[in-house]
Amino acid sequence: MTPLRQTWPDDLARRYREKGYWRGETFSGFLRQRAAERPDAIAIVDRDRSWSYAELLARAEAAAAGYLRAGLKPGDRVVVQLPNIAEFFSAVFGLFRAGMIPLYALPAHRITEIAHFARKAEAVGYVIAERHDGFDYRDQARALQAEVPAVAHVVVVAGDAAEFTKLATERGEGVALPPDVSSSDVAFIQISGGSTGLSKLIPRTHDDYLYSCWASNEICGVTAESVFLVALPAAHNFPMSSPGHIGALYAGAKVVLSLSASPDAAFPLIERERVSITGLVPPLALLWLQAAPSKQNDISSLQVLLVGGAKFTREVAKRVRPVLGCTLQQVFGMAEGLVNYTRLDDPEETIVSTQGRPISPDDEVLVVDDLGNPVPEGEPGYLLARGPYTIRGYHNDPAANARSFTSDGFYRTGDIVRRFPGGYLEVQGRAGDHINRAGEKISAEEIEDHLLAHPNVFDVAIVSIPDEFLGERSCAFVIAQGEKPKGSALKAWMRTRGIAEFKVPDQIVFVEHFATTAAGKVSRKELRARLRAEFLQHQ
Ligand code: OOB
Repeated sequence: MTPLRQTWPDDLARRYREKGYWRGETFSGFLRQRAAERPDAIAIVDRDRSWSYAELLARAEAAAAGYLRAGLKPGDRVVVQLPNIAEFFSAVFGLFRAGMIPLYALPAHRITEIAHFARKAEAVGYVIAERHDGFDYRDQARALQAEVPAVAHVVVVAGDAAEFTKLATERGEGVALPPDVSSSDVAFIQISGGSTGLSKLIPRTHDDYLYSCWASNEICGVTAESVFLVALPAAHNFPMSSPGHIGALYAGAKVVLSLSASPDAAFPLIERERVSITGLVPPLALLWLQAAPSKQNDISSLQVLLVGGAKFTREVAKRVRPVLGCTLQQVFGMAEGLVNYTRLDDPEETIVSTQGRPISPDDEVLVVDDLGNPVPEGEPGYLLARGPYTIRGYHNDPAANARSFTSDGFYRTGDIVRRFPGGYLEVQGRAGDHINRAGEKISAEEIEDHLLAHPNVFDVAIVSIPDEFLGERSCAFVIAQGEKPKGSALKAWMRTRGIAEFKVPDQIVFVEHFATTAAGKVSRKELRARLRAEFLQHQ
């Protein structure tokens, strides 16, 4: 198995420890501690169920024993694909307790993506719920085992397990749980929303991730009295760490789960549980702003609304305080690490017009030109980042690492930003070719590769088009060969490729040819830029 590591140079690691950023704690360690400190406090609320900290710990230990009984071993990597249900937490903290490494997939991912994650991570386990949103994940588990036979263990945490193992809810006899792992070990794997090709794997350590969570708690005002609503998919880095459910659990607060982020689902929960803080992507924030005036629910407990994942426009941002009655906190983060927040006491203009400044005094941020030279303050440039919770490399991907990191360890975020006094950043756009569709990142190259497999597609370019609601939508420019397919048929065919629905192109435009230059073919990047410009001109 390819070793799973994330390491910083010794001198920096020492500094991060000395400054108290890295506290030497692990995920299981902190849960055990909270359960000892406040056993009866409510940790998780899922519809009509609530689990105390003591119950969550007991369930995590039971799950850990169950995994070991089923034959999984410490160090094993396990793909976890769960909706926002309480068992997400017992399943995942169970893996931590057993020294196993979760890889977080989103409920929307389909077999092609899951098989890629499993192969790339050399996973031997897959944790699912029976079904969610009308989709049977057991069928997906069968397909996964056929494609990647190394995934020998499938654990079903809720519903009917069929031929698979059910998540253990009793500790049982005879299984000793292993000692805690080291805080500098990799705790879990997130997936990148990068621009090129398939998702890359992001190993995060206990030390670095917990730092980003507890420091976020301080910035966002999360304490043991807070009530955090998880409205976005729990497996995504934003609702997990900004300050997210992990931040909230670290603080000993209450985490409330919603299966959907729609106002119809979320507003009654805010009222019932007195939710004080939550996070949304911009299109959902817009929906909440539209719905709030006509809804009867009392959402006055909401103090902070975090909005991030994609650019939140200033005009909409300005409406948050008057309409929802809470403080907006813009958050500009990435699963690779660096997270920026506007601060709760920033002037309103800073809150509505910037995407915040970094969490840590030791976040090193550079804004550079094409040659890598720093640009003057206020000028747009490429954002590079290095620091106590920003990764130094993707797992098992030398080519991506050579592209995405400088020789001195800065991560090339791919974002184009302007930096203002005080370190505040304004996101201007992306250097890479990906589509940020309502916060979901889609790689143009990945989708082009799928479409090129269609017998009647000669060539294709995927381009992001501005969209009033989604921020960006995807448009496929297609040159057909043989019998020209209908756009709707191509979309239907894309759905058979085993990919998340959000990756199916929103729009398909057939063209006769792509522009070339006198020197021959233009680069893919240039071609996408041209098609986008032409499309927008004709709007
Ligand atoms: C979050 O994480 P990812 O990994 O899905 O996506 C990261 C990318 C960033 O590089 C940037 O291109 C974009 O998403 N992004 C924003 C943004 N927040 C993220 N672009 C403009 N404005 C923003 N506020 O999306 C993520 C992770 C942690 C916290 C928040 C978001």
